[in-house]
Amino acid sequence: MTDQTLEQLCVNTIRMLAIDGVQKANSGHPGMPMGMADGAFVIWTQFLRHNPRNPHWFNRDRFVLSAGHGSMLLYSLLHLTGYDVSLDDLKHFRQWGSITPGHPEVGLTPGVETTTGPLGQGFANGVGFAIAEAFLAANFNRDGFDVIDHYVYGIVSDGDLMEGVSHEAASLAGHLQLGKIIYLYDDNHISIDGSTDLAFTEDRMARFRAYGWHVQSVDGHNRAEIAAAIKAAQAVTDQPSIIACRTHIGYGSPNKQDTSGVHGSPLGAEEIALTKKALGWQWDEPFTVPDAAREFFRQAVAQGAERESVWHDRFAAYETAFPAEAAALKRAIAGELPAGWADALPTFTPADAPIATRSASGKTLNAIAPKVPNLVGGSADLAPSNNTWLQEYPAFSAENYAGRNFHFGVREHGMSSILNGMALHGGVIPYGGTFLVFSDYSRPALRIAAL
Ligand SMILES: Cc1ncc(C[n+]2csc(CCOP(=O)(O)OP(=O)(O)O)c2C)c(N)n1
Repeated sequence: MTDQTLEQLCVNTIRMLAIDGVQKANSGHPGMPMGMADGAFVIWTQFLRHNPRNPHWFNRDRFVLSAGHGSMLLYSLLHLTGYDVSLDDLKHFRQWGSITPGHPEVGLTPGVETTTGPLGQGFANGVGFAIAEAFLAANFNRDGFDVIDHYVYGIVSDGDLMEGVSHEAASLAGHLQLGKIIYLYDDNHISIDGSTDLAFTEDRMARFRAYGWHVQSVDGHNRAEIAAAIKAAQAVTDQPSIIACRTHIGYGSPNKQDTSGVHGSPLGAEEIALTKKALGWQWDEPFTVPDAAREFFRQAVAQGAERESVWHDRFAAYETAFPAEAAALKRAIAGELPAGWADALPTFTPADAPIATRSASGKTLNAIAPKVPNLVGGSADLAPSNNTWLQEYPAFSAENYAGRNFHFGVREHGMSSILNGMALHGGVIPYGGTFLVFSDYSRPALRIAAL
C-alpha cells in the first residue's frame, strides 16, 4: 500500500465510523465529520503532541472541536489513536449512560478538552487555553527550560464564526498576539437553513485579518496543502492563525454532499451503500476499522509515551536547576493552594462600617494575591468599578504575558468563555468581574461552567 492509499484509508475510516455511529443512533451529525476528516487527520497524525494513555499530561497540545455537533469526528479520533474510548463506546453514541454523548462533554470522555455544542464558545475556550499557556510559560520557563510550550488546535465552523462570542474572543486573541492558536475553519458554505449565502456573506477572512490574525486559505481535502499551512502558521509566533479549509459537507455521499440534509440526519442505509462505493470502502460490516488504518493511528500511543517521557526528563532537569519555581509550578498544575494562603484573608463583621460587596471582593483578592501567584483575572472594562485589579501586579499584555491583570474589554460573553478555557487548561485560578446586570451577557458561559 502506498503512503497516499494508506492515508486515504485512514481518512475514510474516520468518515465511516462517523457515518455508522450516527446511523446506529438514528440521530447525530455525519456531514461535518465527513467534510473535515482530512483536516482532522492532518492535525491528529502530523501535529498534535498528545499522549492517548495519559489525557492529562500537562504540556499536551490542546484540541478544541468548537463545532461540537461533529462529535463523532472527535470520538472516532480518540478511539483510533488509542484513548480509552472503545469501538463499543462508538456503537453507543448518543445512548443514555454512554461516554459518547451527542456533543462532547469534558470530564466524561477521556481526551475531550472542553464541553462544546453551543456554537462559538469552544472558539473562546481555546483562546483561554492559549492565554493560560502564555501566562505559565512567561512565569515559569527559564532559558533552556521550556517546560510549558504547547499549541492550541481547533476546528471551527460557519456557525462558530457567526456567533458573537467568537468575534469577541478573536478580537482579543489578535490584540494579545496569541501565536499558539491554530484553528481550521470548516468553510463548507452550508449550515442548517441551507447555504451560508442566506445570512453570512461578509469576507470572513478579511475580518480575521483586521483582528490581527494570520490568515490562509486551502483546499480542505488536500492534506499536503493543509499540512503546509499548519507549518506556516506555526512559524508565525506573534499572531493567532486561522486556516480556511474549503470543504464539502458530507464528502463522499453521492446524493447528499454539499446539502444541508447531511448536516444533522443519518445518511440512511441506501445512501451509506452508495457512499461506501464512492469512497472505495470495501467493508459491508458497520464500524469496521481496517487493520492497516488501526496500526497507523495507534502509532500515537508509543509517540505520546515518548513525548511525555522527554518532557518529564526536561522537567526533572528544570527542577534541579530551579527547585523553587518547579515546586510552585507543580503546585499550580495540581491545583493546590500554597500553605497559609488564607492567613491574610480580611474579616468583615456586622460591627464594621457598611461595605459594598465589590469593595469586599477587591480587598479579598488583593489580600490573597501575594500568596496565590497563579490567581489571575480581570473585568469587562469595569476594573475600577468592580475592584478586580490586583494592585501590586502588572497587566497581561502582548508585551508581558507574565502579567496577572486582564483587560478583557467590553466583552462579557467572550471574557467568561475565555475564563472557562483558562480554568480547564489548569495551572491558573481565573476570575472575572462585571456588574450583575451585564452578567446576563455571560450567561451561556456561566451555564456551561456550572454543568
Ligand atoms: C449557540 C447555538 N445555536 C444554535 C445551535 C444549533 N446548531 C447546531 S449546528 C448549527 C449550524 C450548523 O452550521 P455549521 O456550523 O456551518 O455546521 P455544518 O453545517 O457545517 O456542520 C446550528 C444552528 C447551536 N449548536 N449552538
